[in-house]
Order: sequence, then C-alpha cells, then structure tokens
Amino acid sequence: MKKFPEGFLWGSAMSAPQTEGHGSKNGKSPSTWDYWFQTNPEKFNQNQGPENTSNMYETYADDCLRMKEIGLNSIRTSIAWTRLLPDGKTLNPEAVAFYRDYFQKMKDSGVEPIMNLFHFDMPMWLMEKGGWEVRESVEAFAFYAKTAFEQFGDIVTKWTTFNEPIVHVECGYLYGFHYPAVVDFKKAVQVGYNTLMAHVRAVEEFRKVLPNGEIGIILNISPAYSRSNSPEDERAKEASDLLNSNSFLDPAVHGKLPDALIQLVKENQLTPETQPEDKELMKKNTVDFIGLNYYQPRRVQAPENPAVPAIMPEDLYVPYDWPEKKINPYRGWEIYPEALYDVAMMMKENYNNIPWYVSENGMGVAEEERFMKEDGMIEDDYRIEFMQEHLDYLHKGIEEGSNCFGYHTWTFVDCWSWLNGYRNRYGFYRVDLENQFERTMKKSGLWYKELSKNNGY
Ligand code: BGP
Repeated sequence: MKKFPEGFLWGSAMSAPQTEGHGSKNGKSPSTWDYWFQTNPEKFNQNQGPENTSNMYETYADDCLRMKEIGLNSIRTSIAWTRLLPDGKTLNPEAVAFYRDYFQKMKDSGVEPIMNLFHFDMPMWLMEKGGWEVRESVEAFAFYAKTAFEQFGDIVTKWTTFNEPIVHVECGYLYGFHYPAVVDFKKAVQVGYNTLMAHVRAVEEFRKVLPNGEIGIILNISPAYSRSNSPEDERAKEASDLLNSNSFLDPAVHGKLPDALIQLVKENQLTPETQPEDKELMKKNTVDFIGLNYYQPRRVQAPENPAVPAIMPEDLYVPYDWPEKKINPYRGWEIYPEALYDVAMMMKENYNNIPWYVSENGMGVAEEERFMKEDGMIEDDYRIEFMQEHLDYLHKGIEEGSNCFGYHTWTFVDCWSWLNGYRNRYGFYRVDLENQFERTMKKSGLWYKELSKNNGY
C-alpha cells in the first residue's frame, strides 16, 4: 500500500469564472471574458460563454455536501475580482455575503478552502486602462487582495495570488487565445513583470492583514525535456524553463529573478520597465508554499533559423515531437506521469524543499457521455488510471524527501473552460447541460473517496 503523509490534502481545484455562473448578475461587472464573448462569440466552442458556467452561485450549498460525499478535505477556488469590487473600489455587499456563506459551508463540510485571487479574469474597467501592461494594475490588484483578505480572512487562512500567471501572458500577448489577443513579445514580458509585481504587492498586504495565515502562488509547471543534449537543444530547454517556470518560481521562493533570465531578456531587447523599489519588494515578499499545476511536459529543441534578437519565443525554443510519447486520445495532451517525480525532486533540490502541492492534475475527455452506463454513471476508469499513475510518481518523490502536502485534481464538477466551453470534461461529477446543470457522480468520485479515506491506495 502507498501511504501519503499525515494530513495530506486530497482535493480539487476550480475557479470562480468557470463555475459560478451569474456572470452579469448580482452586481458583478464584466471581466475580459464577458466582454470577449459579447463581441466575439464565434471564438467560443459551441457558443458557450462565461455567463452560466455550472451555476455554483446557486448550487454551492449542495456542492459543499458533494465535496464531502467524495472525501475531499480541501478545495481551491477563486474569488471573482469583478464580483467583489465591481468598479475596483466599491465593495459589493451581495458578493461578500455569497462568498462568506460559500466558504463557511465548505468548512462546515470538513473542506479546507484555499482561496485564489486571479484566474485569468481581468476586470474590463482595468483592461480599458491597459490591464497588466500598465503599472497601475499592480496597485489595483494589491487593493483587491487587501480587501479580500480583510473580508474573508477570518474564514480562509490559506491563500494564493494567481493561477498560472504565465498563461495570460502567453495566451493574451503572444498567441491570440485570450483577450486582448496582442502578438508582441516585448509587451508580453512587461505584462509578465507587472503581474509578478502585483503578486509581490499582494503578499506584502497579506503579511499586514493576516500575519498568521499562509500565502502562495499557483504555477503551471511544464518541465522542458530537450530533444538531445547538444548545447543548442540544452539552451532551448533552459530558455523554455526560464521563461515559463523560473520567471515566477524563483522570485516567489528565492525573492529574485534568475540572472540567466535577466540576461536572456536583455540580449533579446525585451527588458521591461521596472521601479527602483521592486528588487527590495521581491526580496522581502517570498511565499509560504507553492502550488504546481501539472498536465504535460514540454518537449523542446533548438529552432533552425531563429531571429536574433528573438521576435517570438519560437526563436528561442520550438516544440519537438517525441516519438515515444503517450497521448490522451480524448484531449490530445501528452501523458507523462514521470515528470511529477522530476518536479518533486526539483522542488527539493532547487527550491529549499519549500512546502508545495499538486494544485491541478487531471484528464480532460471530450464526449464523455459515451462512457455512461445505464444507471447514468460515467465509468471513467481511464481517469482513475491517469490519477493513479501520477500518484505513483508523486509518492516516489515524497518517499525521497520532497515536501509535498497535497494533491488536487482538476476538477470537482465538470466546468466551463475558456474557449473550449464544455468540450473537455474533467470533473468527479458530470454536469448535464440539458438539465439545469444537474450533477451525477462518476466512478472516479467513488475511487477518490476511498483514496482520501485510506490516505493512499
Ligand atoms: C488549466 C487551467 C484551468 C483549466 C485546465 C484544463 O491550465 O488552470 O482553468 O481550464 O487547465 O484545461 P482545458 O479546459 O483547456 O482542457
């Protein structure tokens, strides 16, 4: 039997924009997602926008009981900035009442909430001023963070600032998947830097408001594996890791940006605008723990004829199609559970063995109803196998001393996903879109309950 450390967190991750619904109701102002859906609905899978998303604004009380039903002892979700502070300054009392009751009900069900502040949902009022491109966003975020800590800090003591901050950089400023769909490497670096400073300022506010609480950040870790160990391919791997992982992980844990990243950005004429106090702020405001979302690795190689200086990240590294790769046939992503062991060792060796947890891991499946049995239950054995394979490698890392305190799946209830809508299902509960978002437990929910009860398998 594989046992996990005592007090291990078994849970799931979600986010406000993907689960709450009531996107334009109860005092909420629009985020970039609401705006983009109104202006460009054709970009969204099957015209499924952010308005209704699994309806948790109405169903949260029952959902908290469902969390308990499948043995979750913790949940990470987020607060919608646009619900709490619709104009960035004025508190929305309905939002305060909703979140307080929601978080309290989680706790009453024995579920520890980990609360995140930003999950890709930039307020439209701030976007109109330039969003993360402008320094003003840093102080706007710090004010929002302080407000959230003050309003909910008596219920929630574990917080995170951002989910996958590199995603809004990449998707919004390099590859056109998220609003404002700008393609500009230099702007992307500035957006990343301002986001990092917003994180740092939020940590600073946290220490004042909740000195006994814990704060972290959630990063998507896609460790790079190079095609060969030629110096060129190794450089490509290093560039990928520097830009995608170390850019947030190093300041969060070590309080500074890696010298190699500063050099890389300089060589490519991408250096962002900074302020004199930034270095000191970064140094002082490191985190208590790290969350790492892991889905798949990056396979990289050196580009053939790169532009110098780089115009796009592809001038520094390009994808490599590893012939041995195992693919999730229902979502297209690579399945490589071994990486979780490598990540565990990296955290132990390079990041002071800081407490960390797997904050997202899961298997997306399109058209999952094909696995539905007569009684209505989805027999998702593929998902159980996926999770167990990943846990095998995580367990090995823990046995070898990595300080991992939990494993959260993506996700608890099938939820809406950005441009994919409801195509890829990940939940322990199926959501029936035809029938008022009705929930039905999948087989993996039963499996997870046993796992959590036995603290292992
Ligand atoms: C993560 C995000 C989640 C979620 C998940 C699944 O990167 O933090 O918000 O969307 O990916 O991705 P998808 O729904 O695109 O399959």
